[in-house]
Amino acid sequence: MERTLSIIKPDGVERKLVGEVVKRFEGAGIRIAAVKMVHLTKDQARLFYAVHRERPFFESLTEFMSSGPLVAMVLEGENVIQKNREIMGATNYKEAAPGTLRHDFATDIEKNVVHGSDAPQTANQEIAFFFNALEIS
Ligand code: IDP
Ligand code: MG
Repeated sequence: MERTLSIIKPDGVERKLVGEVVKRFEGAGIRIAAVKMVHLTKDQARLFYAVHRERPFFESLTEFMSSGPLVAMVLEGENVIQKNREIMGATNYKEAAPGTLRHDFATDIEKNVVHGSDAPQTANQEIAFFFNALEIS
C-alpha cells in the first residue's frame, strides 16, 4: 500500500474547498491516514519547497504558502501517488483536464488549490515534514 502527501493550499482553505477535495479523494477509493491544519511560517514554506529555490516564482510561492492555514493529509491506497496527481490535474490549471481539482477550482498557476508528492522518495520526505509516525494511522 502506497502513501503520499496532499496539501489543500491556503487558497483552497480560504475558499472552503476542504470538503470538496476530501470528497474527491474518498470517492476515488483513497483512504485519509492522517490530517492536520497548519499555518506555515515563511521559513517553513521555504524549507518545504526548497527544491524550487532557484525558480523565479520561489519568493511568491513561499509567501502564498505561508499566507494562511493549509490542510496537510497523508493519503493511502494502491498507486496513490499517481492517482492523486490525476485527481489534482496539471500544474497550470489552463492545461488541466476537465473534472480535475485544478481545472475546476484553480484561479492562477500559483494558487492552484492542491499539492501532491510526485514520487515515492519525495512522498516519504514530505510526509515526514508534516507528520510523525504516531500521527499516521
Ligand atoms: P506541482 O505542484 O504540480 O507539482 P511544481 O512544478 O512542483 O508543480 O511547482 C510547485 C508549485 O509552484 C505549483 O503547484 C505552483 O503553486 C507553483 N508554480 C509552478 N510553476 C509556476 C509558475 O510558472 N509560476 C508561478 N507559480 C508556479
Ligand atoms: Mg511538485
